[in-house]
Amino acid sequence: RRAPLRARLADALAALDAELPLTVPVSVGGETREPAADAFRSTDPGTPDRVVAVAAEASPAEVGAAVTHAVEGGRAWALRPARERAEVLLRAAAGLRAQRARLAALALRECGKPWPEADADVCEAIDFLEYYARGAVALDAGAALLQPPGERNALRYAPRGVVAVIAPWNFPLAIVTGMTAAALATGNAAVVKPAEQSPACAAAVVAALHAAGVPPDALALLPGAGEVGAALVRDPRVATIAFTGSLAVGLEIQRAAAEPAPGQHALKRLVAELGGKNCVIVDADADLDEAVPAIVASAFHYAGQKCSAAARVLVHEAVAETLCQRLAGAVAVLSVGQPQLLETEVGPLIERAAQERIERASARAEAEGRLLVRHAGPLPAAGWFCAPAVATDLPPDSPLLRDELFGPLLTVEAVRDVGHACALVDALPYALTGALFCRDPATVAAVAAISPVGNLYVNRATTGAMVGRQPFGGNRLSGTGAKAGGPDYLRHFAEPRVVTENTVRHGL
Ligand code: TXE
Repeated sequence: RRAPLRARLADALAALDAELPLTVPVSVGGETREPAADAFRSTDPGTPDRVVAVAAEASPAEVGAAVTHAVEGGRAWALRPARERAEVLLRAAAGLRAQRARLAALALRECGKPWPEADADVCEAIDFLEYYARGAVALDAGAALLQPPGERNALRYAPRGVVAVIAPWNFPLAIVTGMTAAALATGNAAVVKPAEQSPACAAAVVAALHAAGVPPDALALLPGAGEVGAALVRDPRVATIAFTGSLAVGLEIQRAAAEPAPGQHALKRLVAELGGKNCVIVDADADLDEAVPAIVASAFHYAGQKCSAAARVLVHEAVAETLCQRLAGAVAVLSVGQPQLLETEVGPLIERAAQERIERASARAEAEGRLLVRHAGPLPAAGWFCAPAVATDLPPDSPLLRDELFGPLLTVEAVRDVGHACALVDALPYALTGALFCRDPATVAAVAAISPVGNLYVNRATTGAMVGRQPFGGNRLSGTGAKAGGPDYLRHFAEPRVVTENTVRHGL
């Protein structure tokens, strides 16, 4: 019998710790360059003295070389039948599954993800590989078109070429895997630029894909800072940019991608998943036993560092007082601590700058309004921990009610009714996730009909998108509307081509 998952995770963590620091090379065309003097480091957010990985930083020449390999060598990958490419990706999924505990330990150490969340990150990565592998085979079959006599029409989806995959740190396995798997499944070559905070997680994914049979030319790893991503975006031979990250960087990429470089002969396509300001509407008839734990989990687990995390509660004034009291009670007893402890619900923030940003936001909330509750601690002495807090009585024009904070700080406002709440949601430039707690089916239907968000959850937390069940992605300034883990996602990575044949005169 296999040991329970928890025990395997603990063993994997001990084994990983004995190996640290890992090294992450630049990997281009099957050649690797190990980190040297130019190396940068990822560290454990819970114990910042612990170096998790030492990574080589890709040079501009390596960025160019990676794209050259992708253009030239990637053609062979593009010509492989979709079914064969799918088999490779399914093998990679099996490879990740075989390392499930080790990868969860790595995400925990490199990003401070508490155990259950780190494990879910691995599982989501596996799900993406399997879902896109199967989806690409279905896409390859093309679509049904009308076939009048004398004419044969065929629609197929060809690869677009080189995909730049630029990933964030907060789902250090799932997101980089998802974008890369979509690119590869549809026959493109992928050049991966992981977040500087999580190079080792991305390197593990790339290694699993290479081991499963993705040709080295079709998949490169370019660790480094934002400039590496920017150089990749500027390369005229990059056809598609798959980016998940902040709005500010997404806009910068969109600007750069719009400017054609010498030698460019296709419009660059941007598939972007950006930030959010996710609102939870609580109506007067809501079941607060359901709403309170859902809001607290959504806003504070993983220290609020999910793009889908609840950020702003809009509660009907009739139940505002009660909800506030209950939220305060639930936040006060959250378990804040090191991510490897089984009881931990709120781990550290990713880095010092994030901790300082949230502390500044909390101070501003206190100055502009008041803190309904701040967790009394104690917080671990080392690490980028921040006390979870709920702010209220903020002025309507406060940036705290508009900007993404990406940390354990939730705001609450009383509203006159659900219509008032919807107007506030509609005034936001972001439209990623949202939730509605309400028992009246007519209200649910009315809100669902006008809600601009990409993912609306009814009587559920704003977080938790399962591949194939909740296609995920935002609208407005939250993204270009591609739905990761959904049936249409792969089309964004493919080029539709139609061939029409005259079958009369040629007797075809
Ligand atoms: O983003 P950053 P982070 C969002 C989340 C939050 C952000 C957190 O809401 O806003 O991601 O991730 C590289 N040209 N989502 O802090 O700073 C950078 O090196 C090219 C949304 O990592 O934007 C890193 O690899 N690249 C979501 C990547 O961009 C550049 C799910 C992201 O960095 C660059 C998860 C440049 N000029 C997180 N500058 C969703 N909607 O699904 C930096 N980079």
